[in-house]
Amino acid sequence: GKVRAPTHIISTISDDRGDEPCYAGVKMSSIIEQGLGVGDVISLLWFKRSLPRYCTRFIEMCIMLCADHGPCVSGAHNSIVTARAGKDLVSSLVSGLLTIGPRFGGAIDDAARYFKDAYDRGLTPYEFVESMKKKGIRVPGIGHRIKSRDNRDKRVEFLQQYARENFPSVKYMEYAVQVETYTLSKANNLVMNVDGAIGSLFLDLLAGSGLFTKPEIDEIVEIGYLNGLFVLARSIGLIG
Ligand code: Q5B
Repeated sequence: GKVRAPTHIISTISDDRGDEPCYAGVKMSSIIEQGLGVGDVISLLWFKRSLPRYCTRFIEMCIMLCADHGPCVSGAHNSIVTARAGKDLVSSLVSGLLTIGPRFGGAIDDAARYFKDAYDRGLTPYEFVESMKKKGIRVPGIGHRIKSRDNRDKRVEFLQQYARENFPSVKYMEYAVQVETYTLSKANNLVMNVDGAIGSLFLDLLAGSGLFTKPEIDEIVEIGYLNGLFVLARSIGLIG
């Protein structure tokens, strides 16, 4: 029969040269037989390793909790307008996805970068927030249009509670909570948002699991993987 043209690209995450595709060396049949889930598949394809169940469950919770947030947010608005203009599914989806950025859903990587840098350098929340203000940068992961001190984001609470009960350490998240306490002293809506919760907790997942070296953690935070969680999650709602 036909054979594939030789590839110009070597993939280090998946391989279909055998009788079935492998994700990071793990056969698809083994993934199914072990009853693994989408969190495990993300671990293999994004991080090239199997992660323990408490980590893959956390990834799955992020996907579930960010799947949608109503029609008023930028992404849903664009997707709905595009679909009503008669465009196809892919066009409607990407028109929504393209709004994901620093002010909407795409602040996870920056939240992880800034919280990590500030915590690792030993900055107090006051020093961190005021240094950001001097630079004219909004603290990523802080602030929400409708959530506030008196109307907390349930998604943030679920993720924090899960991590407190299951992660070996939540030092980055606790630092982000201290930052939130300080920002809330400035304005009622400067709460930790879902991007800030995922960004800080992913730092705890990476540092606490013992499965990533320090250079690997620095690389993951530097090159920017984590917004992918929001992109993947929100695609579910945008397609719906
Ligand atoms: N101020 C989120 O802004 C928002 C400040 C701040 C210091 C801050 C804003 C922001 C950082 C980026 C971020 C992810 C744009 C958000 C998400 C997913 C979502 C969305 C959904 C979903 C809201 C009024 C005054 C100004 C600002 C100051 C605001 N934020 N200062 N650090 N972080 N955050 N993005 O309410 O003196 O008047 O000039 O950029 O984390 O996207 O559900 O909607 O699931 O879909 O429009 O949850 O916080 O307020 O921009 O008018 O600012 O507060 O400097 O001060 P707002 P603005 P001043 S989660």
